Amino acid sequence: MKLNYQPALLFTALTALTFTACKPGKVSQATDEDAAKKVYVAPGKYDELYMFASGGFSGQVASYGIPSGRMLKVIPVFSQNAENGYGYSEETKPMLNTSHGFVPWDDTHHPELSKTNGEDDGRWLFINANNTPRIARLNLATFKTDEILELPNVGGNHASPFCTENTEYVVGNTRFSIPLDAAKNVSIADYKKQFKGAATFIKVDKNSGKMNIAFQLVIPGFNYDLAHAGKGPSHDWIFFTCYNTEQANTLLEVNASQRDKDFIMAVNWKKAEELIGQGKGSKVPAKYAHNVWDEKTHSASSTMMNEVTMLDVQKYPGLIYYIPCPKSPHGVDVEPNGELFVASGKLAAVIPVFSFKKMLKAIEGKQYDGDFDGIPVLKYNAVLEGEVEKPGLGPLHTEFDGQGYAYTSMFVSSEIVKWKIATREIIDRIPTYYSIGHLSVPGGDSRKPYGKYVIALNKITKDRYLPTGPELTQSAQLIDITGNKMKLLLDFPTIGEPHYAQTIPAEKIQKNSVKFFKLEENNHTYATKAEKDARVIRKGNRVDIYMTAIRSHLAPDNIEGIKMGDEVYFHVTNLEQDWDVPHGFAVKGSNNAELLIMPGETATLKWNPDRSGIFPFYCTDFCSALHQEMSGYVRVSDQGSTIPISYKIGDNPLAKK
Ligand code: RUQ
Ligand code: CUA
Repeated sequence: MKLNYQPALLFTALTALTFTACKPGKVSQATDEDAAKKVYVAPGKYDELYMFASGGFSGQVASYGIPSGRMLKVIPVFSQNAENGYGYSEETKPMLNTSHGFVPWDDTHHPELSKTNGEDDGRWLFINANNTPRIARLNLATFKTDEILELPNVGGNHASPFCTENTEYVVGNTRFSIPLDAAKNVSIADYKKQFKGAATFIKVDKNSGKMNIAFQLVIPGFNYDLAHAGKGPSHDWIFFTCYNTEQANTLLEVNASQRDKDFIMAVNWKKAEELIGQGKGSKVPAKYAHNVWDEKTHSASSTMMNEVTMLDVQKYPGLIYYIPCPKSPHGVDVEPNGELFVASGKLAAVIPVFSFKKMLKAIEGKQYDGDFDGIPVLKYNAVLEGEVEKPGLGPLHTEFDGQGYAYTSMFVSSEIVKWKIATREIIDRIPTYYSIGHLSVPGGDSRKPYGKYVIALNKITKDRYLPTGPELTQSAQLIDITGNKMKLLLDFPTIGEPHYAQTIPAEKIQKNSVKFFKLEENNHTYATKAEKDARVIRKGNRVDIYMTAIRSHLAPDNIEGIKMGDEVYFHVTNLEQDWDVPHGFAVKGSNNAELLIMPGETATLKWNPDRSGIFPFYCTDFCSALHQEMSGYVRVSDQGSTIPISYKIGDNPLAKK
């Protein structure tokens, strides 16, 4: 095959050009007093919005107050989190179980708020794990990860997760096509024949939010990059971007940039649902983990699933269509009315705007430009509404403000471009520092954008902050979009790479926020609901310590009779019934460092003492004036010791059960 290095060269040249164009140095775009007022949230006052940003390679989600940019909380999802014991405590470990075993660190990209009638409803936030493909559902009442579902047959779950208009489904699609599980062990050179995509449709229960894989569509082996579901008139459809329609399996940088156009894949999910309903899918063996958190037992369980329903799209005409799209498209975004959709080609010189109406017409009139593996390719011009010309370099993502304007991020020229949807004329552009990836307008991918701001989620910060060695902070920038001209208000650091963020008015979340867990509803197997029931039970070499925590003591606080070779479980119940009174727990030498236990909750730390002696334990969260007194001792004796189990606190006799 003849290698054509041009696209790569062009891209490198453009990148180089950018860094000369916006060279680090003092930037004239200084924020003024007016900007300061707009982001100032006085002490004790609340922010107007919550922003949920992906932590990228941190595997977590972080929430920030907007407009202040103050970080409120890191919500652990796909990585262990030392701040609160997620992935360390016995209760949370199953959340990180996969068909590959325990995976304690992954890469997240795209937070997606659940939708009702196309609007962000503030109930759940979905986010993808790229590397070991999974989708998580976070509960926005508790700011906890409630569920994680692994996706079989998928490599690099990047086109994920995206909700349909009423969260009927959340979808995830494969970035790195692979042979389906059934075919698995084939030569990489057989890519074109054996590698496939699997677009996964996950049914979301209306009330509980519980996820289950409804079906997977077997689709040609491309790289599926991103997606967005239709809304209003386009409700039944979902759009995916595809790159590497060349189906290269090596040196993609060059080989996947050969064709002038790749595709948008339009999927009629309603039709797919019907076909599945008619029993057209086939059940295929597949191994994947389904992990669910239960807030009554304060524990997670992991179930290994073993089959999935697949539907081969080539057998069902009318299910999917390809729309040619300028070179290597990244984001595909649907405007609030659901009529137009915009694709951003990383290497394209224009931003194409497609019309849903025209798409239906082109399908009806069979205006095809041939087919790909039997799937009709619609004529570009038949679906095109128009192109945004000379938008900038390296368009990635577009969001909308609900006032008729679109905002597109330009990675290479490092800017946000504002354009008018109706005429596609460019209204304004503002530099970002530097190399913006995604951008987020509050509600910007919903039917009713809240508008007011656009937040730039940047890839590089260079000189924007005090240096911190070779690794610099990641960063977002808040931009005011209320006027005709965009105005930079604030830079603020983020945790990890903020790939994408979604931003929602605070009132939609604030009112549902849980303050503490009711002790009487705690159904944890090892819950201890009153101090008098605290106890230590030996069964063989397993020792269960039923411990309670309340300001300012742990009960029991003197424990003896533990022996080398024992497996010790500290089940600590926080008896507090008040907002913001967590207790912590740590015991010397435990490699599972510590726990953080919310009021009303029970959490378990497993400990294998590695030597005999006296081990102090204590509360790690400064909870009261006598927090430093909240401690105790456990005595570990040699293996053959005959010292019986005993435990106490002060002179209080504790339960003997
Ligand atoms: S992708 S820019 Cu997952 Cu756009 Cu990050
Ligand atoms: Cu409990 Cu400090």
